[in-house]
Amino acid sequence: MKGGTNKLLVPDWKQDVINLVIFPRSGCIVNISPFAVKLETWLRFNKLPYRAVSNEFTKLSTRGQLPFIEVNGRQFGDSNLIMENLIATYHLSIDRSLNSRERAEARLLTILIEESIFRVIAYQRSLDISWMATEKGVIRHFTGIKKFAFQKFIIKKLQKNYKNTVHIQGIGRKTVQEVEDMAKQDLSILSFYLGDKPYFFGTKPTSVDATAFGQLVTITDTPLANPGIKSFMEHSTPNLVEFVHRIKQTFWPDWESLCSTLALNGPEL
Ligand SMILES: N[C@@H](CCC(=O)N[C@@H](CS)C(=O)NCC(=O)O)C(=O)O
Repeated sequence: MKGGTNKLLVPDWKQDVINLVIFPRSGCIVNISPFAVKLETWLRFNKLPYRAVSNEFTKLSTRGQLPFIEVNGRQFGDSNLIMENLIATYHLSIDRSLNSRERAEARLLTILIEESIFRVIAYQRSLDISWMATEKGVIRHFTGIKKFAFQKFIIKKLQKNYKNTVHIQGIGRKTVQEVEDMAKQDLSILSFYLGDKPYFFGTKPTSVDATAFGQLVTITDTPLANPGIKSFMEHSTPNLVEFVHRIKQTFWPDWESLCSTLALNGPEL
């Protein structure tokens, strides 16, 4: 792999095993970060050997974000750059069948999903993030004083971070109704584009499917401050809900067990 830095969380790495650094599992979704869900799904699409590693809620990449990977002694951050890098390094066939027009569309869809739909999710979290401090979230990782601190202080700090981020980005200055309308528009476009195809570009998953899954499963499976977005998705864009089920069934047979046990990896690893 090209680039990367030497600062490692897993110093005893094994050749060609991808250490995927993510937040600890949560009770209602395999990761509270939609980008972590995306990247782990993408690794599964490509059957790449990986090991999920907890960031223990503290460690971030040298870019200051999650997810990141460590492979063969180097760290790489940013899900889209990681995917590009892995495609080039391992000569992966994913996305190879896309023609120039589809590649352009994949880029447009990625921007819609990550620059608009993700902002809608961040906005919801800026209004109410209390679920993260419950069984649906990550509270089972804490006991005693740490549990108290998480429920009382850290969750407030997390919400404040979201508030600051969405304010600076701009969506935080919109009303709840304006953001709901924006979400409905975006979901309708995605739904229209997916149509009755199993995946965005046909019968085989491509990178954009992992990108869409990461954000859409966050809408279907985690509590949102405005429940109107979830019910719009259920009633008006059912093909997106089916898409989420399809990816879970095909690539995440262990979804329920990871969420109930909070294990990072299945027993085979
Ligand atoms: N462009 C990045 C976005 C990742 C991202 O926004 N990660 C969030 C978690 S969902 C994060 O690390 N936030 C920590 C922070 O900004 O301090 C990617 O695709 O990996």
